Amino acid sequence: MLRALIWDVDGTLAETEHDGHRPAFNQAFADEGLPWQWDEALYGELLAVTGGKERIAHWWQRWDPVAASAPGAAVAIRHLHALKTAHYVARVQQGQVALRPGVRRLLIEARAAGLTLAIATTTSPDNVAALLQATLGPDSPGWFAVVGAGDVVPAKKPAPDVYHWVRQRLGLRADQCLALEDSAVGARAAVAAGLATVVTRSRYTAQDVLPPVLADLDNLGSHERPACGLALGRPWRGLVDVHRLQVWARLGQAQTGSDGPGRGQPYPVDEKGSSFLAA
Ligand code: XBP
Ligand code: MG
Repeated sequence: MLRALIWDVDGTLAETEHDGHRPAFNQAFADEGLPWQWDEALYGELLAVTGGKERIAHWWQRWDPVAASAPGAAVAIRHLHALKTAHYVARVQQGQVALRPGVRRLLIEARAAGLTLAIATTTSPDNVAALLQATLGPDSPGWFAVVGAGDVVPAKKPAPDVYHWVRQRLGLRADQCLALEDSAVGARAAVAAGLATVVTRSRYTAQDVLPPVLADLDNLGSHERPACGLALGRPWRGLVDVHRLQVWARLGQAQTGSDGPGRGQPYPVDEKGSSFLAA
């Protein structure tokens, strides 16, 4: 029985990496007079490293390993990341980041259906609050029973830690929860935590090779433009709504039984490289 939806943030709720984070990183670098500018292609590569501080550290190691390993480098990274977060929050508050198709609709439907909402994200808590308030209104952070964000866990996605952290605080079993993600890194974290997972690929994750997921879609769908992709191993188009998620979760469990996703069961990989539950 599906009781909770656990939402990723970046790429799932909104195209934050393109509209918010990347420009904010570049603004922080410019503030500090650093000759670093992450273009779209480079940023797409750097997204393999989750966590903004970890991403800066990884880049700095590539740029100047001696300076990046010097005493005080961690303090400098924290300072740079704080600047970046301030720029990101400002961009979000100026309305420069919009929710993806179907996100507002599904959140409202889920609340009306009595599902519990939660967030499991690598991004910083300030970024989550700013995005929710700017796009869903001042009270919207209160819609989420648990918010697992940023450094609440030592190991960031693709480690499952943040999903375990959130699910344990929800007091629910894995088979009562469903994760919504946008990337292979995020889906691997959710699946490793034993959660049925629906992926809506985002700008930077179109080519990701996914782990076993319930559905691999282009978005959650709107009345103007239905979602399109694979669900339970078959081509599917439509609106991802609460009923649809309940059906997929039930069929997914029936198909995989105790060997559900995340329990190391290999699944066929289709020609796109997207692995999904066998038909
Ligand atoms: C995506 C991330 C984050 C953001 C940047 O998180 O990996 O690091 O790219 O945000 P998710 P911070 O998809 O799990 O929401 O700079 O605050 O880390
Ligand atoms: Mg994401």
